[in-house]
Amino acid sequence: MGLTIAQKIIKEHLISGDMTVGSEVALRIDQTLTQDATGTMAYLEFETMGIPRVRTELSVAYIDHNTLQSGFMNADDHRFIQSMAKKYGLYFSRPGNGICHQVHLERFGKPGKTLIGSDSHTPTGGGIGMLAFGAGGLDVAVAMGGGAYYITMPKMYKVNLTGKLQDFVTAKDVSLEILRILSVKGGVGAIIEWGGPGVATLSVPERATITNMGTELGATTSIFPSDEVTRAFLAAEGREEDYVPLASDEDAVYDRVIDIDLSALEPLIACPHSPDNIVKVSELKGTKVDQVCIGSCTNSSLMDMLKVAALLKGKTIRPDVSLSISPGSKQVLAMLADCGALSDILASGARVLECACGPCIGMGFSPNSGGVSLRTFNRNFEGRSGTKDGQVYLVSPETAVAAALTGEISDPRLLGADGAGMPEIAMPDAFKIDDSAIIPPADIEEAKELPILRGPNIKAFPDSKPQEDELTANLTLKVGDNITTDHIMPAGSKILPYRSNIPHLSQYCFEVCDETFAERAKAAGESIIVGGNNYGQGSSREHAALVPLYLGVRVVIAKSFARIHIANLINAGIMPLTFKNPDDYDKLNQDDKLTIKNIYDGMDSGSFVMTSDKGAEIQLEGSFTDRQKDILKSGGLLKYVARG
Ligand code: MIC
Ligand code: SF4
Repeated sequence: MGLTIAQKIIKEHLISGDMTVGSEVALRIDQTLTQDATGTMAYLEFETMGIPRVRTELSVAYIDHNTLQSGFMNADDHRFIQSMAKKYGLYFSRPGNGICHQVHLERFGKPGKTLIGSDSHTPTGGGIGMLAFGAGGLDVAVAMGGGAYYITMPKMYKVNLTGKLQDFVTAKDVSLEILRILSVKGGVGAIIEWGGPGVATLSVPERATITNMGTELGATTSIFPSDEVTRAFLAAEGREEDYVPLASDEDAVYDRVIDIDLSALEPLIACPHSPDNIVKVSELKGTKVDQVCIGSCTNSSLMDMLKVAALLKGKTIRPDVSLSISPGSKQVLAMLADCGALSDILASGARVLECACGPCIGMGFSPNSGGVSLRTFNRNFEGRSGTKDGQVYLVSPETAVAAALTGEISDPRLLGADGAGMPEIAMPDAFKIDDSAIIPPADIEEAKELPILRGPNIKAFPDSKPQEDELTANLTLKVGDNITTDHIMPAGSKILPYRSNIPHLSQYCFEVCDETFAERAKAAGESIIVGGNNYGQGSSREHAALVPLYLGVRVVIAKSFARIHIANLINAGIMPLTFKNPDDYDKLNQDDKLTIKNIYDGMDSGSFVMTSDKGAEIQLEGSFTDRQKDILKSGGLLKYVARG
């Protein structure tokens, strides 16, 4: 039987396990990346492992999230990460050099290699044919130390692309179309492989827009073939030697095949507050827009920005609309400046922001009260923009420009109404290569003497407890379906600087759902959380597990979990269980006192019985590998690794 692209890469990197869907496989990891909001914790974890130098082919530490620096916290964390990188053998991408996924694609991504990153959008690398996964910081720390990365062997989905995108219809619309078809949980347990004749019509940055948003499907990852388009991109980045061709076998078997005819797509838009809340742009025509943001790891490539500049050229944005543009990298910004496109953007009235995540993670540029904000980003979860009642819509750069110029949601095809069509933008033969903001590590001898620079914002980890055979604890919070990590542990400019300070962060846990949760959980000592379907979707932030751990959460029971979050819970030593009968969710209420006995037997059989002080008896399930059982019984992955 033939293999898919992902299966081929998994086979080449398989350390243990068999490749049957649903069983655990351990993979050798070639490359790792971190960003600063998750990186400080990941490097603290790496440090406790006592390994003198990273053991990957390449590891890079990026600074791109926490670049606001209002106060000493971020600058302290940046210095810490920089000193760790220099000493332990990592490349360090300075603040201002760009968003991790964009820079990684430009300068480091290699087809056929495995990559894990402490950021859920690491699958962006699939645009260049990498098998790239988002992971918790602890999993990245282990991989940096040469350890395996464990995943559940996914199913294989294929999206078969035919045709060619029409003018003003973009790769972003392809991402939104697949979200419309599959929903935010439709990719759970699957790798999405993009194939078919339409693939050749898409550039690497367009492919990366699509694999980037595969994260919003809940997919394990997404990947494109590596072909002549990939070779041309690598050659333009001065890295043609990194090219290897990759294709699935003719007789590869997929669990599901979805057909998308690119020629038939129309501009789409995701409405508040979920990336799968999709309608056609034309259906919302006339809705007044207050703010437009162009950028993020989804849509900040040179090609995106050149198109935006060409559409803005000679025009002025509406006085009642505020437009921000954040180029994805220093390379993109420098090339925009060199060719004059930056002047066209500035002349239109746009505000040009730093090459960083910025508004995407609520780092400034929050919309006005109840304001409608059209963003080229990948997430529009409630409150994420920093304005609680902000109405965030996700769109392509073309649709974003149309809104900035008209002041309302408008079909971008009107921009070509004079018959001019979309300005022809060709991929450059050579990108401007300047790696001066990427600092290489010290050599091994010099590294030994180097200090690690630590600021007062860095606090100790929460202590975890081994899972015992019996637990009695209060249900301190019951939440519904699709709870995101932004609900569990919000980000934004006020909170994000404290990612290395769990005690401080803890006061904001679940703030969006229930402002009194943190206090209640602390008072309860040990507690249990109950959730609905797809609990923990979104970010890879392990803080969404470490903070509940700090607050005494021992078990989370949900109808189903998102992939990275369930791994983070186990790594933190919190036991994730699911309902055998999802209707039992209704039998539980906040403040119930719950007891689970014979937990060790349950771990072996996969079945648990929980009783409540109100008389309910509920069957629960949890299927754990021997490794996961040991992690839980040790009190989390760090303690498990330390035990050896
Ligand atoms: C996000 O887009 O939510 C983030 C911020 O990049 C996160 C990482 C984090 O929480 O630090 C992600 O996607 O993993
Ligand atoms: Fe940064 Fe936004 Fe991308 Fe997350 S989704 S890495 S915050 S740009």
